[in-house]
Amino acid sequence: MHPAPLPLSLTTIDRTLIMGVVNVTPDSFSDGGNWFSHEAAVQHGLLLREQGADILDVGGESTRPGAPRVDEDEELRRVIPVITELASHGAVISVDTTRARVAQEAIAAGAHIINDVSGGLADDDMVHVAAQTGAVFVAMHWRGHAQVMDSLEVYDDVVDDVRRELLSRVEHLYEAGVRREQIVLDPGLGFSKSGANNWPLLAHTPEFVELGFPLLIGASRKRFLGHLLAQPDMPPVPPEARDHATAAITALSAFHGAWAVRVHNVSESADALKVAHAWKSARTL
Ligand code: PMM
Repeated sequence: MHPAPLPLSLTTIDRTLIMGVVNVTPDSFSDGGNWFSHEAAVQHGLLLREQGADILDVGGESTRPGAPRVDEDEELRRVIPVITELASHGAVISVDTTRARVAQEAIAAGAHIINDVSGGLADDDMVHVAAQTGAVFVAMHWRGHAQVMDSLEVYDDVVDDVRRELLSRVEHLYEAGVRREQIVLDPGLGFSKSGANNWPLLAHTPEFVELGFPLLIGASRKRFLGHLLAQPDMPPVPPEARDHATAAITALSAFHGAWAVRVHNVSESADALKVAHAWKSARTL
């Protein structure tokens, strides 16, 4: 089983792409429940596409810290019909899953990209699905499932440690037969990372880009932005109030060469990307 040909070439694309989030979950931290029904999820995906999303990232399991795992059959029931329908509209789709079977069925249903937040660590069969299908594979930095991830935030040097652990995933992918051009890397902001860990990872975006793989940045509406924007001694601002800050990260990520940003509010990030690209292309040196 091979994915449908990818309408976007990873290697020739010369602008940062937008991956719009379609969470078919009742409990994601940022938009949980909003698009849980099949129709709502499809409509939301189509709207994001109109607003400028190049890729729609369809997920059926919340990765919010502390979230319980979803049964595999339930995950399939959530995502496969949505992928089938969005694919019938010609959308480029990534499936946000850590399960090999879900990835395999998603590709059969028309998905092009496997977005595995565990980088292949959660399910031993995942790397083989990536190798056999030839799908683009997003390997995110990850240390454990949602229920334990906050206890695994221990780093000597977060930038060095994340880089080393990502490169060890790459080695593992190569050993399974995944080709270099299939691989996208992602530092995994917020996954076993405190706010203090996320900022150096973002600040070192150029070094992650220099690893030579397309880089995906997923900062959208995350906790560390809620804390950044809060008044002193006040709780974090709610997820929907984090979209301007997310768009600022989009612009900076694009400026520093990220391949794509994964965002909930596509129109704001689309504007931010226009600014970053105009700025960058006006440079003469
Ligand atoms: N973050 C979330 C889910 N999936 N995938 C990638 N590749 N990178 C991320 O940073 C990422 C992800 C969590 O956000 P959500 O619950 O709002 O979807």
